[in-house]
Amino acid sequence: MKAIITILLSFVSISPIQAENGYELWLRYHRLADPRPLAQFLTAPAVCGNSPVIAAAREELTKALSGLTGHSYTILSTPNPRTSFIAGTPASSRVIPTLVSSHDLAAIGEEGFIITNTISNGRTAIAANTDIGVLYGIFHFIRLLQTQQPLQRLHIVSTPKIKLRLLDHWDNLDRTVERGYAGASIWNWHHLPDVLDQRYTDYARANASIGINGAVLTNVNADAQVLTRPYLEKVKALAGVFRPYGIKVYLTARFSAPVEIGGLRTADPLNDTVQLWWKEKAREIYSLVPDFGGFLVKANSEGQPGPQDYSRTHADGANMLAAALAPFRGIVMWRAFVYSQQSSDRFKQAYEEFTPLDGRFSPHVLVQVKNGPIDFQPREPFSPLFGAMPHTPLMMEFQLTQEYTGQGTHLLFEAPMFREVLDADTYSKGSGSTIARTIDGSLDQFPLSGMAGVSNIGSDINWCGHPFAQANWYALGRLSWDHSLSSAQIADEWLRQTFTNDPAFVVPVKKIMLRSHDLLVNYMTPLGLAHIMYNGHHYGPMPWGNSLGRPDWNPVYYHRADSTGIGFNRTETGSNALSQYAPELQAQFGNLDRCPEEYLFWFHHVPWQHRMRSGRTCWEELCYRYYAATDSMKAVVQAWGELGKYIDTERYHLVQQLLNVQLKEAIWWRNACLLYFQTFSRKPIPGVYEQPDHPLEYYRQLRFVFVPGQSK
Ligand code: GCW
Repeated sequence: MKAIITILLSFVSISPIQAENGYELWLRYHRLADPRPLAQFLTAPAVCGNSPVIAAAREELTKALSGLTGHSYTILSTPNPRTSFIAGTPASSRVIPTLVSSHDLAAIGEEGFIITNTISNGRTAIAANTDIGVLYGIFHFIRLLQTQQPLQRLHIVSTPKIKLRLLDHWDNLDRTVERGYAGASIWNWHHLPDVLDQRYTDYARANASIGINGAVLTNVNADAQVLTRPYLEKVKALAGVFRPYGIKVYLTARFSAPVEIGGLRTADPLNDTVQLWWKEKAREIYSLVPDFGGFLVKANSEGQPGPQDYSRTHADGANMLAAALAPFRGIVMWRAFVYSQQSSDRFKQAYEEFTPLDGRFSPHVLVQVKNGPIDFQPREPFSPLFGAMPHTPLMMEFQLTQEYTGQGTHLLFEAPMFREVLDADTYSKGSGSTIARTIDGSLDQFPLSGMAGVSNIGSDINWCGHPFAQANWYALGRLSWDHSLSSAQIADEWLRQTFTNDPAFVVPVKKIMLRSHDLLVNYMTPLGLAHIMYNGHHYGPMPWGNSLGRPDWNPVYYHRADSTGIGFNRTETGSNALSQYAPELQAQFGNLDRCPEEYLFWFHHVPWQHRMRSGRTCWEELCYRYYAATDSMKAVVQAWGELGKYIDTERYHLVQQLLNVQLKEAIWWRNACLLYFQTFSRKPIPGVYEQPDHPLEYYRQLRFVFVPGQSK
């Protein structure tokens, strides 16, 4: 009877019919099709040590091995003679130094790990210098098991390339999430500190599994309340849950907090009383959270208070906060997303404000720069600040949440978009000065380095709303640990861990993921268009938008379409934003014939009749891009249609429905944009294409009031 039940159970666990809600993320430990080859590597497994981190590692390994093999495992705390798997540090186990080379141990630093079985035949060791390194190693080993990698002759030496690997939550204290499309904030401030939702632990597990080591809990449009005692007690409770997983908490600091909650008259960073107030606040925070990470600050941007309110500079403000945190080894991440001073071109403003301050920030400050000069558009050239501040560590801010890229309903795998930026050459120190090398500190020898992703997590059961949005959280973690990973590798791992190892599913879906960025760019903003979405909520196309007070909030400011052509002239004869790049890039981007077509309208006002590389005119190319992308989107829907038998029905159907929404919205973007741009080009949409089913007026009168994630 027992045998029959076991057979039935194992059948159920691999049956594609079983519904799954996606809560497990990529930490999905379902029984492998054939776990037998694993057994020899997992005899009497031992994880040495007794810290809370090691306890977490042991618990994870137990869960993973039992789930993946279908047998129950007990993890030992010291090896026995039969042990074929051992994890630990030289301090926690005398065996470890005999199983790994001291050279490797010296190379991996504080967070790295070694996985090897080449030194002692038959025994697999996970070794690190710290317990957190052991935890990272164990998560990596679990990934190898989940994705069915060969375990013979393993020799992996892995150490993170970037120090601060963070999620920035734009979560408000009332549990709304700015630009959040996955439900309410996962931080239940009302229940904290007394109720510790299991989600907090699962969040920490997921982050640790991909190397994320910090979370900024609150929105950069900050509320000073979070710095008051009752909230700090709640923060302490979260920090306690995260600590065993190596995750530090950070908060956003509202610059006017000394006035708003401190009762002071000023928040002037050069005022002694203000400085003292922040010092005491820092002391209070560290008394509750001894490993508190530090502050993230948005200042003098979009209405946030900042040092310029007192005629001080960003450096004055950042250094004042850094001085308060430095005794406790906390850091300040000061955002460069500013465009308050009117300039001839919003593109140029962050550079204009920040480059004069290069070298004036304290060593405990990083300047956090969005990947592009404007604002997380589907495709932007990289921000010219990268490479232009050699005396200041710059960290990368990517946006996981899809504010401008389909919000909650479009399948977009962001790794290719991140890679495009990381691989871009700034030429700051000659050719090969990539952004990856700029932000990992290696180019300018900075001890501090960082990469952050604006979180896409909410309280939806599957965390991120769209099942495929989880892949962007995953990608951020993996790339911040190792920015040399290819998008294909990341997609492959994630798919296998999250869905199945079956190549009949993995191969076509990987293709869909890898093409998704180009596809989305082409049905929304091809050829370097940008910022042509609706005001406010940013959902859907509104290239005609021209009603807001500030010119640089209006789509027409960005595309500049007129009867002669389309695009923003940023060359010498225009705003000359191009001068902010290295001469090599100026020469390339500045030349209409050499400029990559992906960036064309970012830098040139292109005549409608201009011959593109394809031989088509600019107008024909615009039509072609929109139509080719919507056609490809149809092909994606069709391809997904074939895949139902490989995965569970619940996630399959959700994705299927979302893909249909995406297709509908892609066609909406195409029709609205082409009909509008046609009013300038005065050319027909070529007859080979299916013509828009509504006139422009129809698209112009569409209104959406209750779109999720709107800023207050
Ligand atoms: O992209 C814009 C968003 C704002 C956001 C701002 C920022 C948090 O529309 O909602 O505010 O960027 O990054 O500060």
